Amino acid sequence: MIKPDGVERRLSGIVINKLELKGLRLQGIKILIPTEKMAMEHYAEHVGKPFYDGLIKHLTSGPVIAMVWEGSDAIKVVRSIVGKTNPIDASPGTIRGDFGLDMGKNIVHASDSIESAERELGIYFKDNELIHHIYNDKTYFE
Ligand code: IDP
Ligand code: MG
Repeated sequence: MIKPDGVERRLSGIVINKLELKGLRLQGIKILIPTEKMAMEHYAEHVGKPFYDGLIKHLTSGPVIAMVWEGSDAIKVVRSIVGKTNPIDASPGTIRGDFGLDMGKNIVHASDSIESAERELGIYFKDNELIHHIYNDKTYFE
């Protein structure tokens, strides 16, 4: 997901571009303003943490771009392109490493396991909003 800060800063294109050029396959995409209910479901694992209220407030503050990306080891690949949670620690060349300083406004969210990806995509997408296209790209990406 491109978070509200990423959309507001017009970084959506570059985020999509990096994931696309890596060879991942985009299977769903949507712009929306998350409701508080969606945000609380999304970040259920962080309930009670000191940054939780700010996190919910930020996610519901404006448009986000929710996406479903598929490909070999997609969770690991996306998280490595995104970089460490704190942009200060994120390596140059990663999205967070190149474009931010603020931990709460770190441009993107990326699922951390197949289980959380499945749970999270259910918050934002109905089954018929995802394509399951087999791209003719095996020569390059597998
Ligand atoms: P992740 O986004 O890299 O998976 P998580 O630990 O799942 O990181 O935290 C979710 C989001 O909560 C982070 O992306 C970041 O925006 C915010 N966050 C995490 N830890 C802190 C903190 O210590 N201070 C402020 N915000 C935080
Ligand atoms: Mg996380």
